[in-house]
Amino acid sequence: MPETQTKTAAPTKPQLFSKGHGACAGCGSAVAIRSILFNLGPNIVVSLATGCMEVVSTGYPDNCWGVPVVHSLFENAPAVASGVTRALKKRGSNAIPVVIGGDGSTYDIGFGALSGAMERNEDMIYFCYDNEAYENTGIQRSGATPKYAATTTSPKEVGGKSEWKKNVSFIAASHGVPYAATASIAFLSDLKKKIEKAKAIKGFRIITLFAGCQLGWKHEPSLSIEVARKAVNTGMWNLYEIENGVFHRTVKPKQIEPVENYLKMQGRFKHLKPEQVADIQQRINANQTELDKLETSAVNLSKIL
Ligand SMILES: Cc1ncc(C[n+]2csc(CCOP(=O)(O)OP(=O)(O)O)c2C)c(N)n1
Ligand code: SF4
Ligand SMILES: [Mg+2]
Repeated sequence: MPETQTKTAAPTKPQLFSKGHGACAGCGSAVAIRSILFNLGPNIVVSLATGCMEVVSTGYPDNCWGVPVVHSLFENAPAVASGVTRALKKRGSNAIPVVIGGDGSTYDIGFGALSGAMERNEDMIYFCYDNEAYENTGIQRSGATPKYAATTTSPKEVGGKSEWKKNVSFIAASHGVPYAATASIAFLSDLKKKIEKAKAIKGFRIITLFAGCQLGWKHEPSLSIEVARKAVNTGMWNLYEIENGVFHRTVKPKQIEPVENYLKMQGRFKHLKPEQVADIQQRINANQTELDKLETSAVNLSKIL
């Protein structure tokens, strides 16, 4: 009698951000939330700021979250998590308080509460899914929008945003937090390592996760991961961590590609003139030089007063 083969299914982790949400096809931000929860595991309590990811996943009676979630505001998500931290401690729970917010929440509207939580070194992990605009309300520019990118609030004479993007990881490091890192939905093993590291640290940890919005960035839904990968390969987005004030690159492309390769993939940059592309390239080149200097120096960013 031939030996029968029994197929054993590979053990699967329960999906903590499940199907059924209303995000657009190819939404990079939904990939971000799914990956964050997958790596954190179920023993967390989330304070979720308003934004696309909240709107698409919590419309009554549907709910995609397999973990406790407090729906917070832009202005108070880290403050709510500070309360959660104390409540969990009082109960003797070892669940991790987590904040999830978009770039509008993190870089701009909720920054006051975020800064306060960082100053107090609250024991929580903060995730910013950075899709570089207020996407949910119609693609308005935020402090995270890159210079020259078209949004619905771009001044006509410029055709895109007039200012450079803020760097929230360095702002966090200057608060003296023990861990600030960047990540990308195109580099999931890098994200996994960073989340594991963050879980093992006490105090305020912040991970800013580059996660696109095909609707606002104007590219094919199937290209979301490719666009995110190109951002790193052209130096538009850099992968690093700042641990106790010490900067370290976690992924560095061997050869930085021309930024044009990234810009031409997206409709939000299609109006750019050659001099604007050159301006971005120059900024990237200077930035790479400074990051390389930091990597090889003994500068401790959290000790700069
Ligand atoms: C104080 C306040 N201002 C404005 C709004 C309206 N609003 C809801 S979602 C949203 C966009 C959020 O942008 P972001 O945090 O980047 O998340 P995204 O929608 O891009 O995922 C805005 C402006 C609000 N809810 N509260
Ligand atoms: S608008 Fe953008 S961020 Fe919102 S669900 Fe669609 S692709 Fe995702
Ligand atoms: Mg956003």
